[in-house]
This record gives sequence, structure tokens and C-alpha cells, in this order.
Amino acid sequence: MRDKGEAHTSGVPESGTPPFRCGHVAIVGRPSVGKSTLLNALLGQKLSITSNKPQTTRHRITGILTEPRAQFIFVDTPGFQTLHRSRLNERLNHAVRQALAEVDVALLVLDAALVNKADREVIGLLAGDVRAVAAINKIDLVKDKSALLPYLAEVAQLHPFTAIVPVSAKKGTQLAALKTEIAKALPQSDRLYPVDDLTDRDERFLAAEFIREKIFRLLGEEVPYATTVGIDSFALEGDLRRIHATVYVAKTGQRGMLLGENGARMKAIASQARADMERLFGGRVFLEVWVKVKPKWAESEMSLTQFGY
Ligand SMILES: Nc1nc2c(ncn2[C@@H]2O[C@H](COP(=O)(O)OP(=O)(O)OP(=O)(O)O)[C@@H](O)[C@H]2O)c(=O)[nH]1
Ligand SMILES: [Mg+2]
Repeated sequence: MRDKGEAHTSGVPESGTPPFRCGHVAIVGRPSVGKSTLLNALLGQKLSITSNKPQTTRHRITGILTEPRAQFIFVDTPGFQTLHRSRLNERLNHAVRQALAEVDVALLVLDAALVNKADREVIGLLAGDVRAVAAINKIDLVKDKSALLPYLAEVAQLHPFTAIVPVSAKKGTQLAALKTEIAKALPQSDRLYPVDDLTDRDERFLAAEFIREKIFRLLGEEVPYATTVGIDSFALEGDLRRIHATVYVAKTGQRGMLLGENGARMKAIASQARADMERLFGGRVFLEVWVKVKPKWAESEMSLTQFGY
């Protein structure tokens, strides 16, 4: 079947038609600047998990957006950080470096409130020849917009960005302008994915992520970082997905915190995760979640590999 974008997908420009562009866009930045929120806003649907806690994202995840003029293959990455050293963080930073090694365009996300040392470290990862666009996010929080001008000038000094675009991922401000600038930086190419593809990740992965997101949102500062999620079984029965998952924590006490009084907290986590899954998968979900203690999972290379890090 021919789709709407088909007429534009040739890399060779016809007279008067702008050439079709396609490529990988790595979304990078320090933790909590809003990379995943921005990815979801660009896609127009919730794919990547977000929370107000740093290092929510732990895996590379691709979000594909196909428009008549371009196909953007966005790659969301973990927040790059050098503050807390651990085996898990080493793997997260490795994922960022790897994503940057394979891109056509780097989309550096900065917080409009300030540029700090952590941002400069991420900028330091950009190879000299990679095209980079800067998105200055959270401008909805900047009351005095005139303060943005010196900020933009400061950012322009840090790297030869092809464009610097102030945006608000939360409010959806200036996203069209951002996409235009990214498209300009993409190479001329046919599309690499079918028009309807949303991601390279399967539903199993997304199910585990949605559970992890609720843990990040519903628990305090400690437990989310001691937690990972595994999917034990995932079966499709008609339009019903029957999912059994296990949340692993490092210590016994964390198990109790996750469960909450009479299991109330775990119930809330599972029911909110299920709602997100039903929305994205477009069908009913039966979800059962167990909690198990697995000491030192984040420090063991074997466990990290087992959990897909
Ligand atoms: N006010 C405001 N808040 C935002 C905006 N974008 C993101 N946030 C908030 O910033 C916090 C972090 O957002 P995430 O998208 O999880 O950030 P991230 O960069 O992916 O974080 P990590 O994956 O942990 O590195 C969340 O509480 C978001 O709601 C924005 O444009 N405006
Ligand atoms: Mg994220």
C-alpha cells in the first residue's frame, strides 16, 4: 500500500520538491533536563518514561517520527553523569557515548535555568564533525524572557550548534521550529523504517519501563535507584495481554516500602502502569507484579547484563 509520505521518500530531489531527509538524532544531556519529555512531545505520545528524579531513563530507546518531508529516528538516552560512580552508571554513560557514535544529528537538551559543569561535560562528548542542535528546554519556567538572550549567547559559545531553539517540552512550545532545524541537519535519504513504526523496542521492554516509571514517581529518593524490573511472561490472548513481572530490589526493607501497607503502594504502581500500557498497546492488559530481593544486582556485571543494561 502506498502511504502519504511515499511521494517524498526519494533521496533525489524532483524539481521544486525539497529532498526527503532521514537519520538518527541522539537526544543527550545531563540528568533531568527533560530529554524523555521532549521525545514524547515530539512524537505526540508517551513512549519514554519520565519523572522528576534524575536518571529515570536507563536504556536507549528509539522513537520514530515520520512526516511528509522527513523521518526522524530519535534516540533517547540516559542522563549523562559523572557524579556518582557505579557499575550501573558506567553502563548508562556507555549507552550515551554509543548513541552519539552512531548519529547523524545530536540534539543537546539544556535547562533554560542554567548551564553547568555537567552540561559542559556532555558537550565535550560531541565529536567536532557531528551536527548538533541545542534545545533550551523548560522556557515555561523563565518568567523574564529577555533573560534568555544572554543565555542563548552563552550557549552559542560552547559549541558550533547548527541551531539553538528555546522550547518547552511540557507545554509543547516551539516544537515545530525545533523539528525544522533538526530536519535541515539530517542527511538526504530514503526512510529507514515503515511510516507507522513508533519504536525499535518491543512491548515487553515498554511494559517493564512503565512499571519502573511508576516506582520512580510513587516512591521516595532511595528505592527507585535500588530497583529494576523483569518481565517473566508476556502472552497475547486475543486483544488481552497477560503480563507477569517481577520488581527486584537490593534489600529486604525496600521490599516493604514498595509493597506499602497491605500492598497498597504496589497496587497503585501496577494499576497506573497498566493504564499506560493499555493506552500505548491499544488493548486490555492483565498485569501481575511480584517483588523479590536480589542483593547487589546493580553491582554485578552478570545481573546488569541479565536486566538488559
Ligand atoms: N516546567 C517544565 N518541566 C519540564 C519540561 N520538560 C520536562 N520537565 C520536567 O522535568 C523533569 C525531568 O523530565 P525527564 O523528561 O524525565 O528528564 P530526562 O532528561 O529524560 O531525565 P533522565 O532520563 O533522568 O536523564 C520531569 O519532572 C518533567 O516533567 C518543561 O518544558 N517544562
Ligand atoms: Mg529520560
